[in-house]
Amino acid sequence: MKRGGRPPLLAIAFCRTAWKGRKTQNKGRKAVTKGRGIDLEAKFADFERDGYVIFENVIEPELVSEIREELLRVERDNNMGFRDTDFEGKQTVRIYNLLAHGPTFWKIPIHEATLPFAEKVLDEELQVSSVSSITLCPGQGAQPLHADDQLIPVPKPHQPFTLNCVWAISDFTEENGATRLVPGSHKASGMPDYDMEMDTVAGEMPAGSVLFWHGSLWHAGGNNRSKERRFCVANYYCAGFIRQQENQQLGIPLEEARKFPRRLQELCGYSVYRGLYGHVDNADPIGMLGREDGSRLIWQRSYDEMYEDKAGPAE
Ligand SMILES: O=C(O)CCC(=O)C(=O)O
Repeated sequence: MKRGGRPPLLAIAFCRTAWKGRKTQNKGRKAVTKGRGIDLEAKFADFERDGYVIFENVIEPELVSEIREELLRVERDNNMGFRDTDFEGKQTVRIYNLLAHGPTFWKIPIHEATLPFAEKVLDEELQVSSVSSITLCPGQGAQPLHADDQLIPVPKPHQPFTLNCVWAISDFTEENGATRLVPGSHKASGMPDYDMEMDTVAGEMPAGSVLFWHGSLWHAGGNNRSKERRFCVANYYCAGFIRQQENQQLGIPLEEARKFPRRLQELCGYSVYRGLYGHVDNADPIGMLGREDGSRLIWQRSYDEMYEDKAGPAE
């Protein structure tokens, strides 16, 4: 793994200040320290420093095989081919809106090995921004460097309000196009140009591992020089106060969303952020999926309860 080619960094102190401010706002929140024996504090420290972190071998091998089979089934049933833009990859199969393609995919955003870390980074009222597969086929060239939140017009660096969690459904190797990462670039003040040449680190990991990165981290899909496909699912989360990349309330048929586990329904936007954002006619939209115990809206909370995210059902 090579490091170097540092991006233009702005004062890191600024970043720290913004981050501290967010923690103060979240006062009263339970600190999540462990998920499945994973030391979340240590992982979080790596994530803050580098802008990415790998959790190795945390997904059950049976689930990895099941996801792979399902990706192949959806691709076959829908006669899917390669994408037709350079950014998406002309030797790449991408399946968007995966949650609408069957219950196997419902397990991904709420998996106990990954969700606690996402909650720690974004807070417990986070959302699923998108769930899609990215299958790099042999011959796929390197993707342009980019940051996932580069279209959001907020000065950088800033606290993470988007977080990608890529599930390796096959081994990720330098040869098969493992995601290329620019360590520390989440603290940069600018964005990469698409034709920029930079030293990168390959996010190598065995199948069944996950790679998290901060939405501001500069990264790109690699060049698949192998003879095999590189399978992954990109489970992208965002904070509860910004727009999801995929419009899940319209993209997932309501009758399907009704069958989701409750936590997945909340993550897909059938919830309110801080008891305000996302309400429908002064009520928690979880009620539209037949749930009766939605959270109290901000107007029903006392001042002290204002920052309590799940203030419980109305009395
Ligand atoms: O395929 C990868 O490794 C990363 C893809 C990516 O960053 C994207 O499509 O936005």
